[in-house]
Amino acid sequence: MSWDGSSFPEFNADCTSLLARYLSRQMYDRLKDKTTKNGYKFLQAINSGVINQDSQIGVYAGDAESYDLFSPLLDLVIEDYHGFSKDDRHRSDFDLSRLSISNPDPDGEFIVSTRIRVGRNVADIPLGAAMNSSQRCSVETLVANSVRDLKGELAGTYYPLKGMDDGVQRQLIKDHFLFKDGDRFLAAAGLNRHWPEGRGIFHNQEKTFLVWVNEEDQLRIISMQQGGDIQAVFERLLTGVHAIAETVPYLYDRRLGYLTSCPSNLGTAMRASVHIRLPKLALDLPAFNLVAEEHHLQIRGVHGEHSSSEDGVFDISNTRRLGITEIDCVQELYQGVVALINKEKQISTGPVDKTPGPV
Ligand code: ADP
Ligand code: DAR
Repeated sequence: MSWDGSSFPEFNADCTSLLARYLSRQMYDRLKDKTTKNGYKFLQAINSGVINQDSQIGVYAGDAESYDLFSPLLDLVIEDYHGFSKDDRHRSDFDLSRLSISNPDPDGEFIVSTRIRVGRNVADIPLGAAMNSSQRCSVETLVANSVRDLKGELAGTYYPLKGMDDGVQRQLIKDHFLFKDGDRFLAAAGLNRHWPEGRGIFHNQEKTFLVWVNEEDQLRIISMQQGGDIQAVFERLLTGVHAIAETVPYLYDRRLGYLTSCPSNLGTAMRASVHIRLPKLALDLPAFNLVAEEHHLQIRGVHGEHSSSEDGVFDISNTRRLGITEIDCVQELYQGVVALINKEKQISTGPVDKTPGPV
């Protein structure tokens, strides 16, 4: 679909994005000529959701000011997605002493791997959709210099995407370490401009600690490993996040927490996930979705968003990121995974809904 921004966008009847749900004609007329001090236009903010009618959210911020100037729309999107009202205030908590979890699958019967990531952006410059090429390369240099100083288990190497061997890039993506390129949602949001310039990946020797540079956010800081030791993954992540913070100032808002390109990632900007094998629940869609909803879990495919499950393996993660703390996010994933494993064990081999799995 194409749209020149000159008129109120039409949404398909089956479009379920939060943009389509909340962008009234009156709101469009009120916001359509708004532009932030960085030159980021409201029409740019909604372009991805208009062009991609299968969007879940459909709107992106281009800078901190976007969350204020476009708040008539963004506050409704944020409240719907996170259950976070404009009078709420986000609170961060990295205190591991408040975490009470153990490996929910010590025998490795269900959980293939665990990954916890946070999005971060650099203070005092625009976000990816509004920054210029020079700012993007400055972010790359800042982060590359920061991760070069990482020590011990986190020590590793930064690899710019520009000039990366195609085979190496494809293998890193296949092995779930590197972001895909050519994402149409990001492209329509202006986040893929000048690709691959300024983009890259840092990883340690074991590929258990990684940093994506200038994909959807300026940093995606990632800890991951095989199996279900969620606590170990979280502890490694916190070590890396705090180490990088010593030289990279993170963009943080007193109300919304860590600011991100997509409003779905605000607050903690954390997605804690397991790749988990649930062959019986894969064939019992109602039971699967019921447990996921009860525990605020999102079900994705094994290659990230908009991908499918494979061999009964799903990407299960916390849905809520804003208005709960980092400790809450990890605790919520842990409790949800315990419930899913218990349900998988309980399901009889009797007649079940043969509808294919949820993704
Ligand atoms: P994000 O987590 O940044 O929102 P995606 O959902 O697109 O990004 O996932 C990015 C990559 O991370 C994908 O290749 C996905 O398969 C991989 N991934 C996510 N969770 C896990 C996990 N628990 N174990 C292994 N790989 C994972
Ligand atoms: N694909 C966009 C964003 C959804 C949330 N995921 C992010 N931000 N990676 C959509 O609106 O569907």
